[in-house]
Amino acid sequence: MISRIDLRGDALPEGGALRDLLPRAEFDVEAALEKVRPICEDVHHRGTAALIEYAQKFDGVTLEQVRVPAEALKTALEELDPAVRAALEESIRRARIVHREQRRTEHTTQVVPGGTVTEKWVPVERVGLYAPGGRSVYPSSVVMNVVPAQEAGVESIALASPPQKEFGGLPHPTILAACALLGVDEVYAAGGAVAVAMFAYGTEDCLPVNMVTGPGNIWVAAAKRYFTGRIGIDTEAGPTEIAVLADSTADPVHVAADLISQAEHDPLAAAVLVTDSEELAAAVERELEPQVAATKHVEDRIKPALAGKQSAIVLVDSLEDGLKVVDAYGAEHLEIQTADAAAWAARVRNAGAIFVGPWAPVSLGDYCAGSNHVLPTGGCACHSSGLSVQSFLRGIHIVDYTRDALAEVTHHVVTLAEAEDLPAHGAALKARFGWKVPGQ
Ligand code: HSO
Ligand code: ZN
Repeated sequence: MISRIDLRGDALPEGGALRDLLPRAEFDVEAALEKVRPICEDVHHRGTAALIEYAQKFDGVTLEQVRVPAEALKTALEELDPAVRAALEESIRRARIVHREQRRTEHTTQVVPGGTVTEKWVPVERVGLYAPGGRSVYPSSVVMNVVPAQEAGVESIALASPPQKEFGGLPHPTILAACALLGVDEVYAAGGAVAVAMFAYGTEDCLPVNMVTGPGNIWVAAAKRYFTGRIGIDTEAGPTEIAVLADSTADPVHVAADLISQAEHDPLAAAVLVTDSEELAAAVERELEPQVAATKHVEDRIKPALAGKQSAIVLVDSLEDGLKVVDAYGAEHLEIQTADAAAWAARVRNAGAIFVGPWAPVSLGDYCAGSNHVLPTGGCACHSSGLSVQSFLRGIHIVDYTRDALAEVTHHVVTLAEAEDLPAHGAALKARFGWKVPGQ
């Protein structure tokens, strides 16, 4: 069901060469971009009329309006299963307490007497959040996008999710209920690249946004790439990944269950076990069979995900080598199921989020740990972080110098400007001192 990659014996290759040996899903955003471009431009030119046409074409619904009426949000919350409501409320509460502590405070550095640089943090003014529909109706992702934006102080938050035929063209009711619980009242029935284009360009109904965040399929990722530069994005989310670094002390029942848990998302989802224990590898392989057979989405997602080239059990000589492997892989989610798990976790450089020891499975983080579940995929964890309050803030430097403070440094500025053959740069300072450079 899951293949093996045996890296035992020889010394591990370094960096990129090691990364090339590791499994990864094919996710060709560039190819999708070709298809997405005309759709985005159509939304640009025809606005709401294009949105309504695409809802018919892609979602099979006849929309009268794209904006979800306030009444529908209210009804969705009233009709939400009380147990789901309680669970969402707990998820929101925990996410809030973690994200609230990510707020940044303004800081002033005195560089020289009379010369200061203050860094102030300003939230993005308006953001568009995307919540997928179809196979992945995740109210939890609404929580994970909205909470950091709100805690950052974003004033205007809009959310889009695909119209659902079953629900009369509205987004899924649990998505609407989550919006109502979070106090988001600007919601649109729009899916995929169409929704991203609506946010980026704006339409008659929806003002353009400064930034789009949220998970989605390849079309959403392609649309984000198309608009990068015009608007801000979080990351181009690829298929979900779990890597588990485990030794012989790990419980194979837990390891198998955790690998399956993320394979459940998508036939392209990746589940990777990295271990120095042949016994554990064999036990997990044995354990996968009955557990997979007992799960709901066996044939359409879990089996193809585990059997796909993106998933594997990677055997290494030692946990030291295992650490190199998980760093080269840079998983979206990394579980450490070893003796002394916290010490190994502290040494990991590249992962979207790290789950330490037997009592912190990825599913906890997906819903109720307080951490964010919008995380970098496809190896992007080596340069990017998951969604946080910081994602919605911009740090702006405020430079404030007195005459004396400027005078003191003018000769250095003039020298550097001349070294770069930019004399007008230096002249801007010289002009302030009667063209005589102080200190020269
Ligand atoms: N594991 C997914 C998030 C999610 N899980 C939503 C359940 N619902 C990507 O981090
Ligand atoms: Zn998940």
